[in-house]
Amino acid sequence: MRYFTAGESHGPELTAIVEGVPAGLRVSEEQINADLARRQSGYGRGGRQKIERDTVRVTGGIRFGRTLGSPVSMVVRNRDWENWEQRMAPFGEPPADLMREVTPRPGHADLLGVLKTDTDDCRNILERASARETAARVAASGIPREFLAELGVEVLSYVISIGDAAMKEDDPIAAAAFYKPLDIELSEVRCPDSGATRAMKRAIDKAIEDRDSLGGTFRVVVRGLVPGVGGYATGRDRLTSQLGAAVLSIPAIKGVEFGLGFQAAKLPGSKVHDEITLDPKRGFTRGGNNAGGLEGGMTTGLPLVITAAMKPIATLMRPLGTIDLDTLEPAEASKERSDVCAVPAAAVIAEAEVAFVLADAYLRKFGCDNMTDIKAAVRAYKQRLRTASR
Ligand code: EPS
Repeated sequence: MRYFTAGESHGPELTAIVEGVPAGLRVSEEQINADLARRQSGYGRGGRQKIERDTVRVTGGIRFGRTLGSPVSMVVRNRDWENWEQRMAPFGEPPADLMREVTPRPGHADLLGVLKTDTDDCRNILERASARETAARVAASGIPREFLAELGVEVLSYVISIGDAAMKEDDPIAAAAFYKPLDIELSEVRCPDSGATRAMKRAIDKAIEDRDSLGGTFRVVVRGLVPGVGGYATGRDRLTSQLGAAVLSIPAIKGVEFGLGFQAAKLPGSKVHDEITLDPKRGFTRGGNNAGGLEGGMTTGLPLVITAAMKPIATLMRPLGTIDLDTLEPAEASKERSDVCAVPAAAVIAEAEVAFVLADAYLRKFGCDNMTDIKAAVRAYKQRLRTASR
C-alpha cells in the first residue's frame, strides 16, 4: 500500500491517491475528517488554520463505505484558493501586479529549490514544499488506519517537548504503553500531562511575543501489533529503515529514535537488550521494551515507540538575513503569515506515515486481496505462534 499526493498550498485543492488497497475494508468519512481536524489543531498555529476547515471528498475506490480493491482517490479543498485564484492560476498570463518571492527563507526549501529548478520565483518552490501538503497525507492515511484498526492495531501520538518546555517521564517507554488517547486529545498541544501542557503553551506565547518560532519532540506509539511483521533479510525489508524514512519525510523532522534510541549508545548491552521470557498465556514475551517494539527490523509484538524531533518553523516574523535574488544584495527573508509551532500537527502526520508503513508490511505478510482472507491469515498466524511457544 502506498500513496501519492499532488497540489499546491494555495492551489484549488490537494489530491491523494492510495494504491494497494484490499477490498472490503470499511472506511469512515467522519473518521478521516476527525483526523484532518486533529492535524489542524494545536496551540501556536497561524492565521491560515482559521481559513481552512479541512474535509475529505472521496472520488474513487470506495462504494457504500467499503473499499472496492481499486485505488482510492480523494481531495481536500483549499478554502484559501479564492484569495489566490489569479496568482496561482494554472493557465493564462501572470497578473500585471504579481509580486514574485525573491527573498528565500533560511531553513525552508526556497533557495535550493530555486537554484535546482531554474526559476526566479520562490513561490514555485514554497507552494509545494509547504507543509500544507501533509493534509493530503493525513486524509490518505484514513485507509491504512482503518485497515490496522480492523486488525486490532492502534496508532497514537503525543508531544513530549516544545522548545525547552518538556514533559517529565521517569520511564518513557513503559509510560508509552499506557497513555490514554482522550488525555492527549484534550490537551491543546497533544501532551497527556496537564502541567507540561501549560509550560508548552507558555513557551509558545513567549515565541509569539519574540516573533520567533519553536520546534519540539513527539512520540508515535503503536499498540496491538503481532510479532514478526517486517523483515531482516535486506535493508529495505527492515521496518526500522522504512519507518525512519517515513517519519523523516515529514517537513522539518530532523531526527528519529526507536525505543531507547540514542540512550542505548551510552549503555552496555546487558542494560539495553530485552530478555526473552515465555508466558503460559501470551507465549514469547520480553523483560522490557528498550527496543521500542522492533528487533532485527521486525515487530516484537510489544508497543512500537518512535520519538522524533522537529526543528522550528522557518518563517519568522522577525526575519533572518538572506540575499535578494533580483539584486543579489543582502536582505531580510520573506515573512509570510505562518505558524509559530506545528509540533502537535507533525505528531498527527507522523501517525499517518507510520500507519502506511505498517499497513504495507501487514499486507506483505498476510496477503492483499480482501479483508476476509487477511483477517483469517492473521488469526492463523497468531494461532501458530501460540502453538510454537508450547
Ligand atoms: C506553511 C505556511 C503556512 C502554514 C502552512 C505551511 O501557510 P500560509 O502560507 O498559507 O499561511 O499554515 O500549513 C498549512 C496551510 C497547513 O494546513 O498545515 C509553510 O510554509 O510550510
